[in-house]
Amino acid sequence: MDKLIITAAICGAEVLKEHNPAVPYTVEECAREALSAYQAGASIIHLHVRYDDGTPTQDKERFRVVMDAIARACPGIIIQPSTGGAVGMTNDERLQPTELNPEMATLDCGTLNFGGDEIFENTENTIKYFGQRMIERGIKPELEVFDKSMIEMALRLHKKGFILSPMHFDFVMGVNGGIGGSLRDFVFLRGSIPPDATYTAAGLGRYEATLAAAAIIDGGHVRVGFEDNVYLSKGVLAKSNGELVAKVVRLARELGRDIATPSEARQILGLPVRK
Ligand code: KMH
Ligand code: ZN
Repeated sequence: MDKLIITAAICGAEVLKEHNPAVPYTVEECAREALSAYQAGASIIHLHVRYDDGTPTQDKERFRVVMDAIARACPGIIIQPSTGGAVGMTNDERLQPTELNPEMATLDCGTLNFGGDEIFENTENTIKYFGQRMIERGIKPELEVFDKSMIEMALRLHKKGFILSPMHFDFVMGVNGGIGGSLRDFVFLRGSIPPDATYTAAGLGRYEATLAAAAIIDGGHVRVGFEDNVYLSKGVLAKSNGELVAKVVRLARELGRDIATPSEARQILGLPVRK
């Protein structure tokens, strides 16, 4: 079984300091949170950026500054910017961080209700446009699927050449509007991807730890972090993203799974070697 890749989704676009005061907004706070995750065992940082007041942005220059600060604090770590951004942003606004040629970026594979009255819109043409951009720039997409139908979409666009093999999925489970976070739902998604594909499980809220355990046992990979969950255990706020990563590391150790370094994660994911 491959070593376990742990991704830390340190910030998100929606979670606020009101939910957990350790949620990072500033450049320094993002570097601090990335470092805590890196030191605990994360090899990938899934990154959204915010202005200092917490407003989400996809501004390329803000990404550049935050990515540089994280790269300095966490040598060798894989930085995976979001191209999902926040609900309501335009496609070109969302795609800005791809202009920085990151090794990876997220590619959201369908439209869904996103809590309350919001709709996170990803039409087929949007997904093709994003997929083509990532191929042109040698960026490996993490295929974010919030429901089974989004796996079908990814497979269809893979056949049409907009997504390359081997595919890497992120099962984002438990979003209000998407698939649930039960073991049955996990098995359903996991059984629906091609044999040569890899995946990461990201459970929201209380599903974070249970789905981490399932993925560890199954040979998948795990995402945790404030974007998905701000609690270390019931009613106890995590003091840092590092605490959430450390919890996964403990689970993995108990279950006999070793943790991948960033360079091992690159090999497992087949990230393109760059000069
Ligand atoms: N903030 C959500 C609307 C991604 O990073 O690609 C979208 C999201 C997905 O977080
Ligand atoms: Zn995200």
